[in-house]
Amino acid sequence: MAPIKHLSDYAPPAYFVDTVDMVVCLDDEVSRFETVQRIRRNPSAERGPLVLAGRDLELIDISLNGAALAPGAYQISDGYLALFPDCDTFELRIVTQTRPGENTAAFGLFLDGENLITHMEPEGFSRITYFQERPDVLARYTVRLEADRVKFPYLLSNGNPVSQGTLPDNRHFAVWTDPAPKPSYIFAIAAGRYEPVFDTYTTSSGRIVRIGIYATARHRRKLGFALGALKRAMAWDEAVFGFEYDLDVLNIVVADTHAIAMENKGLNVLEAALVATDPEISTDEDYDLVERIIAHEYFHNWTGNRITCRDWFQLSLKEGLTRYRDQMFAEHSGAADLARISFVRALRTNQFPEDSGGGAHPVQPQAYRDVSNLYTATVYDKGAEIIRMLSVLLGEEDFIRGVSSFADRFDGQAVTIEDFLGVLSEISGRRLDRFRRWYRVAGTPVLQIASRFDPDTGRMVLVIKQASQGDRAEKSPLHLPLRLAFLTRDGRLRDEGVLEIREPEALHTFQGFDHAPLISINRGFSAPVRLQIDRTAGDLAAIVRYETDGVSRWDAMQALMCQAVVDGMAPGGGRNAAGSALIACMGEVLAAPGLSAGMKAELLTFVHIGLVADRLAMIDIDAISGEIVALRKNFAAAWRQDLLAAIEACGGVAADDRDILAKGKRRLRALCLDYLLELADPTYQEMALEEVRAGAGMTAKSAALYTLCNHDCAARDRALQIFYESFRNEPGALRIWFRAQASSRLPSTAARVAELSHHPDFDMLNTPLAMALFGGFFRQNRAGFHVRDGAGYRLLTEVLRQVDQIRPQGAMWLMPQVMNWRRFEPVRRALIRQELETLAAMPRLSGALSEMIHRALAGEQEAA
Ligand code: B3K
Ligand code: ZN
Repeated sequence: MAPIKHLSDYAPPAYFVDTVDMVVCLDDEVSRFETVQRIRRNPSAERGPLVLAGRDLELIDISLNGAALAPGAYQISDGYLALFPDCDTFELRIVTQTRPGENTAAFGLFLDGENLITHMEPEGFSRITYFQERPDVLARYTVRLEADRVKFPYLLSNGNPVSQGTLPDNRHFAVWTDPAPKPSYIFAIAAGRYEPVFDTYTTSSGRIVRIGIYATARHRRKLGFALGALKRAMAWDEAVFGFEYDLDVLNIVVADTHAIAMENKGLNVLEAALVATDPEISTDEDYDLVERIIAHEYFHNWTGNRITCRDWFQLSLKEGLTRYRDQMFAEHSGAADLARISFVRALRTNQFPEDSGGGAHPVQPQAYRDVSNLYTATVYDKGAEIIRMLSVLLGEEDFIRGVSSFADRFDGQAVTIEDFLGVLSEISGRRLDRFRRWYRVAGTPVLQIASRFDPDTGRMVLVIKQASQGDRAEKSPLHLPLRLAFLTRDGRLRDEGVLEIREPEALHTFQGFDHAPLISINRGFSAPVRLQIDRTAGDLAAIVRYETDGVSRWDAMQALMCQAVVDGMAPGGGRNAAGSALIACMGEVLAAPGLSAGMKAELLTFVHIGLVADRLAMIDIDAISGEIVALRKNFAAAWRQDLLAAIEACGGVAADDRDILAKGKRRLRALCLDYLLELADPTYQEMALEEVRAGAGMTAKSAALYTLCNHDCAARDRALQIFYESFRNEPGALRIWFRAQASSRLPSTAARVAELSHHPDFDMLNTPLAMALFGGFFRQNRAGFHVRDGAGYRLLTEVLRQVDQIRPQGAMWLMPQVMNWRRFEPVRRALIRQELETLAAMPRLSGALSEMIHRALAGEQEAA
């Protein structure tokens, strides 16, 4: 196993690299890299060897200042090459060869269909040459690419194009140079037969940027939306942060068979699903995702590329910040409430469970074994929430000024989270020492809130206590903004504001109330915490009815749903008060005249099974799932006519109408149908089948397919068959077909997923497809995966065993649910433990997977 790396051991590099000049002869069989590094000893570091990382490389030649190094002059062992230069500045020339066609790791240089692409972050560069592979080694790169003209007509790398031309033997070359110093993890090459589309963008200072999207022929006519999204993102980043693009060209390469989104300088690489859109095939969610991811990778040009991370412990410096920036962009460009709700939902579904089980780690981990295991929901999404809190605490204006100043101050450097907070603190004049703890503690903080109203004085007192998970008194209190509002019982806003919470426990008094008000707390989800607050079902329903903040409204409905499920699970729960209040409240929302269809759909989407599980000390998935289905069914039975009316009212929307109203209607229509199917009535099953057959566009078709997959009925089989026959040649739609089946709550799902993994259209090496099937099942599906007989767990062991051999870092992606095995009831707990032990005993486990299994079994936060 690789040794553990600790943040506290950081030392600056012993050598700096000023320039890297490469000549690359590309070919799918053998590619050759001639790399010249101009190196300078770091005068403040201790004199020592130059240690370069290198993996799966064939070393052809190595020379220092023009003189070949004899084999005894350097050592190669265990992924490293060490040499002992006797001068302080020198030129190191290394020639290596790799075999891209055999590279299944998806790091370094590899094949994507017939084209060659690279992926480096975090440690892929050492798969093309020997290099000090750490983000604080920044160099200026010039790259000359040579290849066959027919097989690889386009030759791309980072930066600006310098020259190109033909060579003998039907070969050609292209030279690229990147003026800004950069870390090796954003280095990139792409070579292949593309059919690019081009556009231009003029920056605010008048620089004309030539934009190119390089995709294979099948995507040729599907790139317009992405081009528009990119230009919108470029304009937004200038307008809001003053971040102007800095190169003459900005290229995006589209990968067909790899799940990639990578911000390489001037040459982003993204999988097709994140770039190409097709009105027949793409869903509303697909369009939103394209817009956001295109923006995310672009935004990295400043937050990540111009200013990068000193080491991988600082990963959230670029990822948390850039994720927050892409969220801001989405909130500024559409319905802010709806966008924010989707982010909170994702955080609660993916990050909260990570934070409450064996995978918990701080946003800034203090140690790790395999760097790939750092790319987590915690680093990205909780990291983004931390940035959002800064924006609330400082005020958006100071926050934006702070981020811009940070960029000015550290342009061209590799820095730390400390550096970032330092600038924000300086700009705003605010102390952030206590806030800094957010980066260091694992686990979702809990706020216990008790309220007391005194009718004689008209005073409302809130006692707010910080506790971490497990009710342990929090020894190191956090600093956080808590937005709140008081509403009168008939729905008037009485007071609103932001409380700054800093102390372990504090009392807050509010005056002037005639009656006990409704409390809406953590409005807009201003802090990523769990609230423990006693609110009656009636109070929650009143907040749903009266709140003006959409996020709080939704949050109250989610809380009411959770309460109804939990109460229903209690012995004798049956039809409980919360359940009845919920169904009435949902009906009221469904019928409300003044609410948009989109907001109705958000409010009515039933709380995710994982969120209820996450609230319970011990998870009994059958009981939760049973109760959720029962409540959904009660709702459908009680509001059947209104559901049908809503379906009718939301029909007739053109599939290509991408207006927010049209999107809302599509969502609500699909959701209503989803509820009706709980009634196991063949009429509704036929309606869903008809939607799959002839629904208006893929949003409607795929939603109906997902719904039908949860029900064991003839319409389901028919729908799957029709969908498959219509779309088997469309990779995007085929992924829906696989994912819909993998997402089914039916107990037969494990067996079906196993069967589908042998389907002729399935290919485990096609990562987007593998993620649709395996990610849909192992990562996202709660009820189906945790089927009582353990079939889901056994299948996971089998799949992990295979994935780990081919693409080790992929395994971590499938693990989240089993990392929390200790939280399950005894039967599941024993079954999962057994599989984890089987895996642990397997020979030749990758470092990445063994670290995850070790953490799961240790049940400790090793990486913390
Ligand atoms: N920075 C990349 C992360 C890729 C890591 C994969 N091992 C994508 C992104 O966050 O923009
Ligand atoms: Zn990112």
